[in-house]
Amino acid sequence: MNIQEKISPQEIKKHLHTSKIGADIYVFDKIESTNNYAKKLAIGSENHGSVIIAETQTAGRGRLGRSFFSPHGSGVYMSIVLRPEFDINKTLLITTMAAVALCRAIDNICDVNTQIKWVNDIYINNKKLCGILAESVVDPTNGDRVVILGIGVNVTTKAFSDDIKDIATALCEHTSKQINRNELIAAILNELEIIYDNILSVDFIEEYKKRSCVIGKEVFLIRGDEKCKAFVLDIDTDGALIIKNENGETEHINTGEISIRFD
Ligand code: BT5
Repeated sequence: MNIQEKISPQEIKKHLHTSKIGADIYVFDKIESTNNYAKKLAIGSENHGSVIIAETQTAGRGRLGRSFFSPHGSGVYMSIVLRPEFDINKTLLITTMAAVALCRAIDNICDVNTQIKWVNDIYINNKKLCGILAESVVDPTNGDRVVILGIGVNVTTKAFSDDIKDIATALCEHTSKQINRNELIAAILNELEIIYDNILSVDFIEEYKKRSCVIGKEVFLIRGDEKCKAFVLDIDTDGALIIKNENGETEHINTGEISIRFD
């Protein structure tokens, strides 16, 4: 039985080596969605790097209106407020860099081998361990563009609902280490700051590609109601997927998602 320690800013800060990300940390026992709260917090302020964490979310969100299962005390559900100073068309890179930072932190702390399923999912042994939801908003009070980077990690989550029990997994299933969530959160924030500060160098794309579980695979590409077969060739320096479509043409895909059959 894994008894989880409570998440607290003081405990996180014991392991934190950042200068901006995590300078302010707000922890809630229960919240609707940390991304929603972070958006409200960001409006009218100048904060960059503020972190909002909850022990449980009552309406944790995934992409496209989907939900993210966030039971109490068993995961990491957090959002980071970022104020990018770079070009708007690079937002996809935020999801991409976050995926690499998450993998580095999780692998180091838990001694596991995580993989990335383009664009925003972290997998372990072919099951989903984490999801990333980066949302871009314009602050109406000052016109600043703010990105809310939401991260959900299953740590000791057990009772997954029927619809995800075959596709989801938790860290405790893959490591014998006792995971301290405060240490894990700090490790994620430490890795995020290192990559974010150099995001435009796109150094991390090579690692993203190495960790990709879709390059060289036949996948289904889903765009709106459309679903078609594609072969994944590579990932470009903007984080877009390079595919060969059914007509044999090469395309760079920066929205939509893919499904893959693991066998
Ligand atoms: C995601 O979306 O995976 C992004 C999840 C981001 C969650 C964080 S938690 C903190 C912050 N605040 C929020 O409100 N959200 C963020 P997507 O790729 O659309 O995947 C959603 C799908 O993943 C669902 O439709 C389920 O199939 C599956 N799923 C839901 N909960 C899961 C879980 N706990 N673990 C694994 N898979 C899950």
